[in-house]
Amino acid sequence: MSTDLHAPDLEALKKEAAIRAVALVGSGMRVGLGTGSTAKYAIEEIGRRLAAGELSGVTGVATSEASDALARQVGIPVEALDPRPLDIAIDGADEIDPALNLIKGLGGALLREKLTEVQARQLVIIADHTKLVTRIGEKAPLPIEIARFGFLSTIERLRAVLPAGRLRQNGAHPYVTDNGNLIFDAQIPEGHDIHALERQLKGTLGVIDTGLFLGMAQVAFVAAPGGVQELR
Ligand code: ABF
Repeated sequence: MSTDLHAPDLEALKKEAAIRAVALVGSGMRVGLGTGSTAKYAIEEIGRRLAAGELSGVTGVATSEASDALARQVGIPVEALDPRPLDIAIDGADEIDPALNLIKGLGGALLREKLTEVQARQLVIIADHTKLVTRIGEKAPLPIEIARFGFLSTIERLRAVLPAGRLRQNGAHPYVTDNGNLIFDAQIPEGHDIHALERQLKGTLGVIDTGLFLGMAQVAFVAAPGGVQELR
């Protein structure tokens, strides 16, 4: 197997984007901690800045069990989500369109992410350039979290809206979220109004939430080999 020495190192790009976002975190802030391989770099960077004495009094609200564990490991005190607003939330995404609408949830944490990030004064998205799309649904499937009970009936209702899709698997078994639910990953065909689609999916019996994060993000730091772009 040959290695392309010029291939951009996606991990380095993700880390660069994360470091740019964490520069917005100040002492005393309550921070929503995202999930996934890019958000992981942000959690580590917050931990590093706390340990270096660059920050103090920061608390985190984690969007998954994995991020909760990582945050504690790097020395970020973690609190449960309560009705107080968060100063900032920093998270990755699976797709980002020019209006900063997002698909999230390929990491399986969409419900806790949406519950947390809707309370953030500022949602900051971090990603490498491969996540940019001109149309939501262009590359990634849309994860839809559904109740376990009666899931086959829910999937039938969902297929009437989005015919192409499949129940996410974890080996031989259905993938189960931190909330004990299942995920249906559906393709969004061209021509869908994503706002109408979100309303329709949220109105479908058995659907708990979707990975459409519309109008929620204020800024995205998107890293490409030429540098980090700040999109607003
Ligand atoms: C989370 O992590 C999810 O909403 C999204 O599915 C995923 C992106 O992961 P990665 O940064 O690993 O591509 O933010």
